Amino acid sequence: MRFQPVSVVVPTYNERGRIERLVTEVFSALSNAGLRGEMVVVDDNSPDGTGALADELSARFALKTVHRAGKLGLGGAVMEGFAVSEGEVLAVLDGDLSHPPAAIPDVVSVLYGLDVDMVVGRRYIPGGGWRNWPRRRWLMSRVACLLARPLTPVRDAMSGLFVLRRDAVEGVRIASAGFKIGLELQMRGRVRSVAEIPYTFTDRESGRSKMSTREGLNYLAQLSILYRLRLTGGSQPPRYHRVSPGELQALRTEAATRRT
Ligand SMILES: Nc1nc2c(ncn2[C@@H]2O[C@H](COP(=O)(O)OP(=O)(O)O)[C@@H](O)[C@H]2O)c(=O)[nH]1
Ligand SMILES: [Mg+2]
Repeated sequence: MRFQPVSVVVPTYNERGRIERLVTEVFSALSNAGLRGEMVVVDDNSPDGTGALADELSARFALKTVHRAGKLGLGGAVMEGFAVSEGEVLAVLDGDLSHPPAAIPDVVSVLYGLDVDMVVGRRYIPGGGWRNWPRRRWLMSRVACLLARPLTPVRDAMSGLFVLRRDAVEGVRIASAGFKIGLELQMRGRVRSVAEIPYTFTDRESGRSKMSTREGLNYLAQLSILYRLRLTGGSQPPRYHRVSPGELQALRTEAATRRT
């Protein structure tokens, strides 16, 4: 089976210091793995000029930039990125280099190798991990994941690194503009099966996090909507597969032979 083109969607707000390295690393990860693809940066009129720099980078890379009027939220930015993207496979990652671009070929290999609808990067698993992450943030993330456990078999439901097939999200509308778009897409999209793979998250080395008390409250509001959705039968839990480091290695090898 031939791999379909991948669109890598990245929401940005004040990531000027990191965007060039990210774009370069994403394209080298795609080409090293023999994948065709494009990148879509969705910028919310960042005061530091991230959007203008992304426009400049379009001269060198297959990169589109969506400029929104102001800071309208991460989740909505991802949905707008999907709307202008052209790939059959949609990957999402943060713009601050927390998610290693080398993980993109991995999530794509698993999507095809296991024939699932969505693949999520998971930190809390053998073979995965986190670096330089303040303990308070780690704890917040763990509590937030626990609150989502009745909704999903996915353990790292807060993960901003995931990939899905375009047909899983075609026509889907989300209720929250906030941070946890992956969880909502999993529940509202045509996602019948999900796999989680290990990866290592590295907290941003520069720039500031946009996580805030307000985003925490947005998440609670989003949860109440998603609990209601599940309780009224509007969303079924997907089949779940946890990929071990050994299985990931086997799927990488299989994908590499399929591409040659
Ligand atoms: N377009 C857009 N991107 C955002 C917004 N809020 C956060 N981001 C981006 O979403 C990603 C994750 O945000 P970050 O501040 O790193 O959150 P943290 O990793 O939870 O601390 C980064 O690429 C941010 O630039 C927003 O309102 N709009
Ligand atoms: Mg971050």
